Formats: sequence, C-alpha cells, structure tokens
Amino acid sequence: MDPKERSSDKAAQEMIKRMAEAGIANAWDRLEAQSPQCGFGKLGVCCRICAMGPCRIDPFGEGPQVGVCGADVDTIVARNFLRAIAAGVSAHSDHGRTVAEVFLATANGEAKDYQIKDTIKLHKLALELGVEIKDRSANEIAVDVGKIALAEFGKSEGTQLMARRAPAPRQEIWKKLGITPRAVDREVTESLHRSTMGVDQDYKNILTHASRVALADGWGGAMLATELQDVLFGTPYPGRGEVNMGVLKEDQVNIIVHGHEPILSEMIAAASQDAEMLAEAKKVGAKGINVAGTCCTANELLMRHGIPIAGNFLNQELVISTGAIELMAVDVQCVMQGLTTVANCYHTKLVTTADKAKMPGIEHVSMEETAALDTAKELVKTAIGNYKNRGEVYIPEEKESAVGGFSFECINYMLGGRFRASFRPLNDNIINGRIRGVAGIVGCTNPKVPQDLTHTTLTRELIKRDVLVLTTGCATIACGKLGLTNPAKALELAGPGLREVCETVGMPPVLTCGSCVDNTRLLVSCSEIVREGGLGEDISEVPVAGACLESVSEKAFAIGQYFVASGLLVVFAKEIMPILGSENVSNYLFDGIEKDVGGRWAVESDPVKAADMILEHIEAKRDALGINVEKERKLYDMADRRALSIE
Ligand code: NFS
Ligand code: SF4
Repeated sequence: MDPKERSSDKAAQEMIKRMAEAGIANAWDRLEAQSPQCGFGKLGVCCRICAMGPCRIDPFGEGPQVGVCGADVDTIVARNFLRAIAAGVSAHSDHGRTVAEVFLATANGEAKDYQIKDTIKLHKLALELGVEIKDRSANEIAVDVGKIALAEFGKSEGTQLMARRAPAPRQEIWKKLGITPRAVDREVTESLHRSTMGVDQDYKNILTHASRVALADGWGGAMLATELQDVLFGTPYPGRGEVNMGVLKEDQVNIIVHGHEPILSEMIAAASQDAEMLAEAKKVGAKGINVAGTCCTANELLMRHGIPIAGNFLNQELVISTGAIELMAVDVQCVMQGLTTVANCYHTKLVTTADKAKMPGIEHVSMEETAALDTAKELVKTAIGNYKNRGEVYIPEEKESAVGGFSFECINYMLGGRFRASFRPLNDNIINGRIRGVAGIVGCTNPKVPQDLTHTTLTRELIKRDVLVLTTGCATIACGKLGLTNPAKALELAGPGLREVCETVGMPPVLTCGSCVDNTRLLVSCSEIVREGGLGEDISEVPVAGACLESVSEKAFAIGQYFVASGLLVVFAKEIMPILGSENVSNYLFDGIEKDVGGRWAVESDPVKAADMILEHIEAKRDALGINVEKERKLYDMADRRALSIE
C-alpha cells in the first residue's frame, strides 16, 4: 500500500516505506493481514459473555435474532458498549489511583524523589475538598488531600467529590437520572455485573449506567489524575517544544518514554540530566542523552518540561525502526505488543516498568516510587551501554516547533492577566461572535484511516471558521506534527475573528491541553465558561463540541460518553463506532439521549463534513442562547434561561 494512504505525516511515510523494504511488519501491515475484519464485530452484534455462546445476531434479519439466552440485538450492542466504556474508565482511573498513591507517598515522605511542586494548586484543591490549610506545611495538607483523593476510587458511600465542579443544573440532571457517579470501582464493578449474562436487559437502562460509569472517569478518576499530577509535577504553562521523529539525535543516546503515567517519564527525564549520567554518555562517544516521548506520556512531558515528542500511537513502531533508539521504557496503555518484534530487529532495548503490564521475553524493571530516581538512572545507564550496539541509523528530518502547556489555570491567566485571571474575554468574544464556539479534538490514531489526517483536517476547518480548538492525546501530537500547534503557523490558518482575539490575548488558536486524562481540563473549562456567565446556565447550552475520528482505545469511548453525559455533542467516525448493529441503541445515542443528558453522539468519517456538523451544532446553540441576533439584544431572566435549558 502507498505510504501516503497510511499516514499524512511525511516522516511516518518515510519510515513506513523503509520498514516495508526491510520486511518488518507494523500495525498497518497487521491490519491488512486481518482484513476483511469481522462484520459482526464491527456492528457490535456478537456476544461471548457466557459459555452458551458465542452468539451473533444476523444483521440482515435472515438468521437468528436472539442469542441462546434470548438476548436481543439491543441488549448485546448496549452491553458491549457499556463494557468498552467501563474498561476505558478503569484504565484512566487506575492511572489516577497510581498517581494518588505516589502523591500520598510523597506527602508522607516515603517517595523521596518526588516533591509537591505546585502549592498554590494544592491549596485550592485542599479548600475544595475541605482540608484545613491554616499554617500547615504543604506535605501535611497533601497527606489529607491524598487520602481523600485515594478514597474516591473505592469509598463505600457518597458520590464523586469532583462532580461538584459541574454547574448546578448539570448536577441536577445527573441527580434526577440517578447517574451522579459513586466510587469509581463501584461503577466499574456494576458495569461488569449488569452486562453479565441474564442481568440488565433494557438497553436504555444499560446505556444510562454507561453514562454513570463514564462520569466516574471524567468527573472522578481522570480528573483526579490531572489535578494530582499538576500538584505533584507542576501545573503546565506554555513552553516551546518540538514534535516528530526529527527530534531524535544521531549523535546522542536516544531514550523513548512510552505510555501514560508521568510517574515514570518524569524520573527518566530527571535522570537524563544527571551529571554522572551525562559523563557516562560522553565516555561511550555520545554528545548527550536525548529523551523523547510517544503517546500520552509525551504530552505530559511536553506540557511540563518542553521535552520533545517523537510521535503518537502509530509512531511507536516507526520510531524504533529509525535504528536510533537505545532504550524504550514503557509503562501502561497503548503499548502495542508488536513492539517486541520490531525491537528485536534493531538494537533497541525495550523495558517494561509497570508490574501490571509485562511483555513476554522483555526485561522488566519495576518502577517503585520509593526508589524511583535510582531505577530511572539504571534505565538510563542501560541505554548508554546500548549505544555502541547501534547498526544503521536513519532519522527523518521532519520536526515542527510546538507550544504546549495550556492547563485550565493557564488559559484563565492568559485570558484575564495575572490580577484578574478569568474567562470573561473568551465568553465576551463568543457572545460577540468573533469566536463562534469551542471544539475539543481528542484521541488516538487508527490505521484504518490515514494517520493524523482527520484530526488535522478537522482542526484546520474549525479554526478557519472561527472555532477555538482545544486538543489532547494523540490528536494533539497529530496537530503538532503538521504545524497546527505552532502558534505562528496556526494563526495564519485561523478565521479573522478568532485570529483577532488570539492576537489580542496572545494565545494560539489551537491549545494543547495535554494527555487523554487531561480531557478533564476541557470539562473544567466548560464549567468555567458557564460560571463566568452570559452563555447559559449549563454546559449543554454552551456552543461546544468534541470529536475523535481516529479512535482506537476503549478509553476513547469512555471520554466520548462522559462528554455526552456532561451535555456535549461528540462526533466519532462511523467505522469505529461499534453500535450500528442496533437501531434502537443507535437512535438513542445519536438522538434520544439528548433529551436525557443534553448531549449526544454523532458519526461522521469525513473531517470536513464533521466540521460542518460541529458548526451547525455550535450555531444552533448560539441561536438558542440568542447571541446570534445582532443589535436587538434580549436580556434573559432566570425563567427565560430555564425555558432554554433542556427538558
Ligand atoms: Ni488516549 Fe493516550 Fe493515544 Fe488514544 Fe492511546 S496514547 S490515553 S488512548 S492512542 S490518544
Ligand atoms: Fe449468547 Fe446470551 Fe451468552 Fe451472550 S449471554 S453468549 S447472547 S447466551
């Protein structure tokens, strides 16, 4: 296959070609080998939940329409969707739990290599959680904050504390529907229980729980992950970095950190700066130690330290095939097993570090928080020792300058300045129409579509039409590679209204907000837009939407569902939405659910059409708010506003 059909990124195209010439398979080749993929699976109509199965429903209506237990297509599709979401939630939240554990260990003085970095944010969080500040030390406060945070995952009573950040009408909607999330573990457990054979058989009831478990992620586990990471590693503020494989250095020891938890990558980054390590590197003839990231952990490092990003999900194998990587350290999530085979073809040493994620035949170095820096140094030493084993090296030239680090706090500061940090200027400019609305472009890169193409096309289309774009995850990296997170280049592409605002405020039109757990920054921003006033009383009234047209992981469904359950429109690609086998489930998620939660799913695979869809949604919200009517401004009282909100 033509590399251009596989990726829209030139560096990736080059490496795809080189891998093909070397006869080494990557995800695209394995997809080809798997094709055609099972049509039942695509539609979500197969079930292997119990041993009377596996069962499948004939989508053409000729074969069986129920499984052995009698489950119909609606139950099967809804159940599969719920399970996918629950798995995604468990991933984000288990990440959050690990962060909470390290956070607490740090506060207790047991994890000496980590320190509480952002005490201002710690104090804010303490206030929010009812922890006494007075004249207590940061560590004393952090112990209490850490304990409360950790309890959010498994507490036996009560609902998620972070959910109180949502606007009051939103919390009311959740309460009315009975979907205010309880402990994360409980919602995940209940998802598995409900979807086991012979339990929940009402697709709407199943999907309502899908909202609840997803909310336990967005307003629970993932939000805690973001908050605690900020306090522990520092809240991100804009800084320059570089993105794409051209960041690898021919004359240095290259280390890739891949995965998700900054617990690992922060320490490797620190170890690589160590004078002793640098001296060791010199001894083997290297000019230095170059750490770069792939996937979400890369976003974390770019956001906080300006450490370069070598690529997103589909780059992980390509990066190794440059022959320039001495060591790739992986922790959890989105680590392809295919890496083992690719690494074996080169000198690259692949090392797993999370006890819950090992790979057969691959060395495992356990990353204990009590000896984090020493472990990281051990890994860096291994990399240095491996430098001499390099064979042929080929590093593509492509790299783009990017600015990362747009935390919620930073956006607030940028918009309002140091002394009056506020979202007012954003709200005002949405109201006056210079900015039409806001879109979150998130998620993965899937070999089923040319890598990065949909994210970047959609982003370009939206900023052109004066929509401010916030990105996270692999979509951010896609935008980065193609120059869209380079403020100068992106400004050129922005519509006149958006451009004017961006130039005045000094912010780019595409804001890189971090990793996938950091999608919670988008939820917090939406709540702040509402709180700031003038754009409705609830998130569902604000002209905002989310999109991911290249989703891969179950985590993407979790994110999509918590956006929807928070009141937003979420657009995914049609091929990647495994619910189309049930008309009832599809109709509900694409339409009916809006009456319940104010948000809904939509499918569109063409990024330009997806932009049309998002714009249409944004303009409809603007119309409903009455901000599209020029001059004749109506002042809304509470009754008017209530009438506007969803019924
Ligand atoms: Ni998000 Fe990050 Fe990338 Fe997708 Fe995987 S790395 S958590 S799941 S593939 S964006
Ligand atoms: Fe088949 Fe029902 Fe068992 Fe699923 S739960 S495998 S539909 S018998």
